[in-house]
Amino acid sequence: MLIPEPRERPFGQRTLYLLGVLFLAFWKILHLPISFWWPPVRSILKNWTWSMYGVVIGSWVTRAYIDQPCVYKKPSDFSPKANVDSEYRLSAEEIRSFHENGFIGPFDGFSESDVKSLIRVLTWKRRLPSENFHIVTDRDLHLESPQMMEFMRSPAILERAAQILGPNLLCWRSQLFFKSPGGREIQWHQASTYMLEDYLQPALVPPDRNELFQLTVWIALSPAKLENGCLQFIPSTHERVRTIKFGGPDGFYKVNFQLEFDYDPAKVVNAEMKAGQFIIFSERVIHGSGPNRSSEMRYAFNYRLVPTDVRIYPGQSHHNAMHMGQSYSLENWGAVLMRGADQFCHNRLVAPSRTDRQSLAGKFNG
Ligand SMILES: O=C(O)CCC(=O)C(=O)O
Ligand SMILES: [Fe+2]
Repeated sequence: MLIPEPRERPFGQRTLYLLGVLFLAFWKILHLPISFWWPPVRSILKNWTWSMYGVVIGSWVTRAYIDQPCVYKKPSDFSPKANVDSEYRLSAEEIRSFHENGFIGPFDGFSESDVKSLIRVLTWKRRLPSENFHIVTDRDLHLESPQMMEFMRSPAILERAAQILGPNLLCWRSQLFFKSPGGREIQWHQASTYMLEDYLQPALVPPDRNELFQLTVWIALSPAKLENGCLQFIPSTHERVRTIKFGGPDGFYKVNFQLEFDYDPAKVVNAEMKAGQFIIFSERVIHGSGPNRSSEMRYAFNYRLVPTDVRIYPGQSHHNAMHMGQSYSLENWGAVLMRGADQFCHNRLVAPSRTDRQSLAGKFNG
């Protein structure tokens, strides 16, 4: 993936934004009430740290943090955080390499016939309005697809994730990544509390942002190769959240910006995978994927795990995925306990559907 040079916004426009941000910074300094503000402004007043204001103001609105800054606290010892069967045990060296690089894998997970059958189910599910959100979406179909859930509950995945993240795990989100022939790249990105998505409101609130508090599991349902846009990582870049430079071509859905880091093509790791393999990574490591230059769909999905002490969408009735232009009502949403027990009870838990309520017959012709 190449890095295009971002274009700056006009000076006058930036100056207006600058005045707005300065105004909000003073509002915050003076501890004035924030409840009547429009939600995105309220979010800035409530959730932006001083270094976030500092970068926007100091760069005259050419740069910003799009996630709450944090610095990765590497554990001092690499012993597993959960006891698991020997079949899935990670060595201290493997756990160290995860913390060093920000990702681990690929591992074998599923058979050819399993992935083919899941692709069939998900292909029609994603074309119908979701039972939970009542919109057509690639998000959180695990809540309504027992087959997808069965993949996600695989001990090959959870027992490994538990050794890195801890024994008690919640799934808070999943997403299909079906990349059609000609499908675009997903630009280099990283995330920590997922603040960018919802008008700068964090989706996750962990006890300590600097600790590892989230893992993404990415499962290839068809071969993922450089040619069809496999995942790509820049190892060891999870140590801190970077700033972005505004402008540039549309990259991550509808948001125009480029992540700021020293791009060295020699450091890129192409995570080529066979169908049925999976990889586990910290969303904080810089990653992305290239365009699909092949004639076949690249089928994959991911899901995201947190320990039970993380608060998910706290106090929110809706999640606005602004980069996707979609608003998700959280009325029927809940986290799913994937492993262990939830001693914290911070989040609403749901039992995912055990049957496919939407049947192929009658609902979808095509
Ligand atoms: O599937 C892709 O191309 C990108 C996936 C990704 O960014 C993620 O799983 O966090
Ligand atoms: Fe990602």
